[in-house]
Amino acid sequence: MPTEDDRVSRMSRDELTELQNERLVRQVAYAYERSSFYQALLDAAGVTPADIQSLDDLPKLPFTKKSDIQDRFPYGLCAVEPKDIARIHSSSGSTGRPVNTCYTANDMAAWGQCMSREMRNAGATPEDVCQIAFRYTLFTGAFGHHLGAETLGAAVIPTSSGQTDRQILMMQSFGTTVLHCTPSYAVVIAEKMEEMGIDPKALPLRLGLHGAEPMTDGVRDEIQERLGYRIARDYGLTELGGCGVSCECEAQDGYHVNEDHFYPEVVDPNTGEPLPEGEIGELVFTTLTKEATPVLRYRTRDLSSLSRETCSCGCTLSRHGLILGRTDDMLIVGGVNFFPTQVECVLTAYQELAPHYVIRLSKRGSRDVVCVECELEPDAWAARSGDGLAALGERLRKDLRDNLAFGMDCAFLEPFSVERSEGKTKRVVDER
Ligand code: DLL
Repeated sequence: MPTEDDRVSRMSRDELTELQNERLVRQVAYAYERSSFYQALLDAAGVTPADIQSLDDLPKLPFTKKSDIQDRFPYGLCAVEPKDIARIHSSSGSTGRPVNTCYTANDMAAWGQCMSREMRNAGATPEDVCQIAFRYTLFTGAFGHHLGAETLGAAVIPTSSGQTDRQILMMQSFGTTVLHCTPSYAVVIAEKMEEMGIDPKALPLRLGLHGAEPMTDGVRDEIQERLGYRIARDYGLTELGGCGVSCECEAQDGYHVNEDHFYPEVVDPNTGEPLPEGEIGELVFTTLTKEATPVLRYRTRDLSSLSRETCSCGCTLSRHGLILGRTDDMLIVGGVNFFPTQVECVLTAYQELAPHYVIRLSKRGSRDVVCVECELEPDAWAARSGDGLAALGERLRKDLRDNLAFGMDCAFLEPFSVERSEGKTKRVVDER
């Protein structure tokens, strides 16, 4: 029998727009009435809730940004009394000041619905055994995936991250079929299995749900091959309530946005002007159903593009492409801008290289220099020779120059010398 999620996932654009219009009008009026932050924000912009009658009016609303939440710690943009809050999550944020998000009981139910819909679209079913290897902390990853799996009716093993041997023992003993963790931790698990002489392809594992940090197609393919399963990447951010904003389906052709709860726009990061479908810019989201912390036109700083074409899986919800980088993660070296993911795209074409690297930025005199330190695969390390490494370095430097339009150095490191992460990996070291 078709579920409510199937119905939403297959709505015509007109039907969906009608639903979104209705929810947007309600969300804006609600936020204005219940949150002193939104009242002041809209008043300062000379906008009243009555000015927002449909999605076409969205550009009239001012943007919101991370510092709006951080500056108002602990309750941020909250629109309910503390007694009505059912859950609080937080991320430390790159500046160290916490970014909080709150949920009412209804928000929790909506979160569970978004996450279980994502899991279904990704190919999970109530028969699955889901191992949640995100860390259970204030971070939304573990609790969101856990709630999604429970809502779906699957079995949940809340291992958290770390203690990788035990993690693998649980997988073997309970026949885990879906592994939930960051891409970085999936690589750690794959390496540990190889070290323990366990063949992942002999286990019932069939799906990896990985998110919270960038993963290029190259690294995705490598993890799929090593762990013998298909991957669906998911996306979200604490400010919007965490994971559950969007996720890939079995077609692996873009992340389906849970558009009945989060309305997506792409804007020019410099001017804030909305961009047409297909153009790359900054993702901006407006929550449509949030009770505790509604978020209007939130500037995510994440760069991607949007498509409203129906997916080959039949889902009509908008899709965004890969997250290409964050505007605040963009590196500027000698006047050239680039993102760490562009470097990763080049590295993944080399079989000799493991998916572990560090981009080190330093000064040579007054000049900025970049060195990509890449770990060699154990076989390539064992077979290395001075001439071989010199030739590999030459090839890699040329590829990096051709793809990034400026020269950077590279160095090869022995296997397992780059620090492993059980959560999100830090790829850039800036010593300038
Ligand atoms: O990372 C929420 C999450 C948990 C998403 C588990 C998916 C799975 P934050 O810690 O607030 O929340 O970090 C949000 O992480 O703005 C992106 O820059 C980045 N990010 C999240 N998912 C992806 C992804 C969670 N699939 C920030 N690809 C976001 C690339 C991602 N970057």
